[in-house]
Amino acid sequence: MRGTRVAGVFAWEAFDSRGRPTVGCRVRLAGGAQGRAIVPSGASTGSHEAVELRDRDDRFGGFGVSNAVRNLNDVLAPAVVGMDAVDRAGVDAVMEELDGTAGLGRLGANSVLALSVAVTVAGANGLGRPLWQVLDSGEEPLLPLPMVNVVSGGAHAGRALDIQDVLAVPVGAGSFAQSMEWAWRARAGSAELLDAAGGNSALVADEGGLAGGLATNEAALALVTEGISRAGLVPGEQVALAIDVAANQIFDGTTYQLRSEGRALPSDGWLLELAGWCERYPVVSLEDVLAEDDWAGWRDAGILMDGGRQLVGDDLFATQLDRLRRGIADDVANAVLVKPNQAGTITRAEDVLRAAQGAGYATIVSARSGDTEDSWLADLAVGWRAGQIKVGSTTRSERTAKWNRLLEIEATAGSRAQFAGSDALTNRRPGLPTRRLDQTP
Ligand code: 2PG
Ligand code: MG
Repeated sequence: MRGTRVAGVFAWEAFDSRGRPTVGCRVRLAGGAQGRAIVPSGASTGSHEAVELRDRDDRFGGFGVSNAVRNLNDVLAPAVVGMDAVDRAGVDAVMEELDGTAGLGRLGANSVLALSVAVTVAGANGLGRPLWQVLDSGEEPLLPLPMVNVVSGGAHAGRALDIQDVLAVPVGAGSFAQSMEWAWRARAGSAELLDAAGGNSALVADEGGLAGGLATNEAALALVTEGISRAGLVPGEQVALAIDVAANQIFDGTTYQLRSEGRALPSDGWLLELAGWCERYPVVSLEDVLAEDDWAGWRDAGILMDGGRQLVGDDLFATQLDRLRRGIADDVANAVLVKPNQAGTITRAEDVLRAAQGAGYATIVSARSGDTEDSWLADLAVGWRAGQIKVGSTTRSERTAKWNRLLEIEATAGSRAQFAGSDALTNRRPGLPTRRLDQTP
């Protein structure tokens, strides 16, 4: 009998980093190996993502997950016990069939993902290999280029700013470790400037980014650009900027609302505003610039890919294959954020990543704003050769858990480690179209 056969499954109600209940799951294999996972949860969620099951009763203000936990223990576990944990696609298929809904909301995508990840981790442990290695087709680990949160706004920071994140992308770094040191310096330089201007860098948001103390959205871009310089690094050459607008959060159905500035812009006006920012600051990547179903607006967003800039769909694609395919056909973006809990299973998330890579899209594996002490996401980014990863800032343990795992993988591999660096960005990929707002797609 194979030692990687699932012998037992146990789920419990745990907490995520925002202090909300989430699903924890432990899988025990016949040979004695175990796998454990606690799943993340977003705040700026898209309406097309896989559906978390919440209790919506008196406990935890309705955020409890006791029904999802019960479904895992009573429905999913008996079906998976006896299966080979190495066959994660088989396990995921059984769970999808048991749920029977596209969004996995009957049993809960939170319970399904917890078991999907725990089985994958257990399978790797059962084989006695690091998780990234059992996911990888290559021989050497490919460390991703990190996007590191420096300033937070939107739903992650009490809406201190309208845009959600300004991130540092260490485009000139030669290794993952160096990229993290540069991102750390960019954050430290920005924090010093914020404090000098009367802000308070001790106040951090959900993902550990600096929160509050800035008058306008553009001030956040200026702060981080100057923070990079203050740290002795060259903006754009050594460390560039990325922006996650998380535009669902500012779209009222008609216009994009910059409430902190008392302005509202239609989609084309908002795109021109963003294009202006890109002229004034070294922005190499823009995410969710428009709302998830503003497909007509997204066609015009090609203006932002001008010069090969990376244009990322997060809530737009929601790690769903059908939405990614539509985006590729309509040529609305050139990169995709891959969030396992938007997909619902590891298999679905990997399918999206592979389809994107096949279409020449850049791929960024991403944590959620409510995350956990787990580090499996780091192994996925390496094993899938995603090229990029986004897990928040350089503070807060649920963030550093992932950075620490990547540092460990790189240090362990020594000279065998490869670093994706700026080649991972869409703008370094040849042959990608660039358009202007006045050009018909
Ligand atoms: C995002 C994520 C992570 P959330 O929008 O990219 O930063 O946020 O998990 O709240 O959706
Ligand atoms: Mg996003």
